[in-house]
Amino acid sequence: MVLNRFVGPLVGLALLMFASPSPAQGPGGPINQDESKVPPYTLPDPLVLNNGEKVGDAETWTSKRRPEIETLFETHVYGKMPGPPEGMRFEVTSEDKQALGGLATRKEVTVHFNDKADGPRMNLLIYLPNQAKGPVPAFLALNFGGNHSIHPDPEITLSRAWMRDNPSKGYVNHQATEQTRGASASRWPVETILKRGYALATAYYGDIDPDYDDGFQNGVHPLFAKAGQTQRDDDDCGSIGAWAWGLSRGLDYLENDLGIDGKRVVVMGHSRLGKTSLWAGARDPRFAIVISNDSGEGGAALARRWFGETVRKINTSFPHWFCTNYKQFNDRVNDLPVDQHMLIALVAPRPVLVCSAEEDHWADPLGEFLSAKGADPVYRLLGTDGLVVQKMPPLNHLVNSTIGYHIRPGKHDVTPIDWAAYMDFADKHLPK
Ligand code: GTR
Repeated sequence: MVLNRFVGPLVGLALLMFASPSPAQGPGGPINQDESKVPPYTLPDPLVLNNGEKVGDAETWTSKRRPEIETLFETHVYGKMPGPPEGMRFEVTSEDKQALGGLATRKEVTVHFNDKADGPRMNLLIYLPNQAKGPVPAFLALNFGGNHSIHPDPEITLSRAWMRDNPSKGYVNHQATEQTRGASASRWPVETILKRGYALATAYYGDIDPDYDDGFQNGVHPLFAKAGQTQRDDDDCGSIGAWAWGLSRGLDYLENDLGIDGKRVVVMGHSRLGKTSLWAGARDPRFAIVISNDSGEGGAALARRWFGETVRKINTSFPHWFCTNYKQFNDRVNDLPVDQHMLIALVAPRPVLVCSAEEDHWADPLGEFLSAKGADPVYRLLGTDGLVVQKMPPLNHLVNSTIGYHIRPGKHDVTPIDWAAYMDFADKHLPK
C-alpha cells in the first residue's frame, strides 16, 4: 500500500515524460524552418465559449465570445491598456498647403498625452492629397526611424527622440542625424498614396514607447500606472500594447481633422508594428480596415505551428513586447487559450488584410495564411465571405475577400508591391 502510494505517481510521471513529445521538438523548442518537421497541432476553436458551448449565431459571438477572446489576449498575451488619457490635447505645429510640389498639404500635429507642457507626446506627420474634393480616407501607420525618415522632404521636423543605433544609416548615439532624412523612403511611396486619393498619417513608434527593455519607466507606461503602483502587474501591457494604444490616440486626432474621413481610417504596420496594428485594430473598432505586413510571431502567424520564430524566442529577445504572463507559455504553447487566428477574428466583420513575403521564413508566411484561414468561420458567421481560397495563393495575387491575403517575392520589408495590395484592398473594402 505504502509503496504503491509513493511509487505509483512516480511511475505515472515517468510514463508521462516518455509519452509526451520532448519539449525540444515543437514550438517550445529550437527554431525550425523545415516544413517536413512541423508536427500536427490543434487550434482552439474561436466559436466555442470558455464553458464549452458552441457559438452558433452572430449575437452570441458579439455579446459573449468576442469579449471572452479579447480578455484572453489581454490577460495572457498583450496585457491590458487603459482608455484615452485625461487632458489629452492636439497641437498643430506646422502646415504647408503646397508640400511636395503642390501635390499635398503637409501637417505636423503633436498629440500631448496629458496637460503637462513636458508630458509624453507623439508627433504625427500627415500628408493630405490636394486634389481631394472632401474628407479623404487615410492610412495610419507607425514608423521605425522618425517621421523624417519616410520621405526626403526637408521640411519634415527631424525627430529628437531616442533611436536604435544604426551608424551606417546615420543613427548615432541614439539620435537621428540629417543623414537619416528619407532613410526609409522605399517603404513609404507617399506620392503614389496621395495620387490614389489617400491621406497618410504616421508617427515614430518610439515617441509612444522607446523599443528597449527599461522596466517600463519611459514612454507612456508611467501614464498607465494605477495610483500607488510601483511594479507592473503580470497582465499589464508591454510595448506592443503601448504602441497599439498610441495608434488609437492617432485616430482620436484624425477623427478631428476636417480633411480626413474618420470612418475610413486604415491601420497598417510592418513586422513588430504589424503585430501592433492587428492588436490595435482588434481593440479599437473605429479602425475601418486592419493590415498586417510580415507580422509573424505574436502577429498573424500561428504560435502553435513550429516554424520560424517561437513564443520562447520572442519573449527572450524582446522581453518588453508582451505582458509578463505570456512568458509562462514559452514551453507550453499548446496550453495557450488562444492562437493568433483568434486575434484576426477579433477584427471581424471588418476587412483585414494579411501580407507576407516569400523569403520571410522567420515570420512563417504559411502560418500567417493559415491563421487568416482560421478566422474564416467567424467572418462567415457574421455574414461576410471570409477568406475565399483554401490554399496559399500564387505570388503577387491579391485574394481580395473580406479577409484578404497577399504574398510577394522577396524578403522581410515593405515595398511598393505591398502598398499596391493595401490600396487595392482598401479601394474595394472601405465603406463608400
Ligand atoms: C525581429 C523579430 C520579429 C519582428 C522583427 C521586426 O527581430 O524577431 O518578431 O518583429 O524583428 O519587428 O523587425
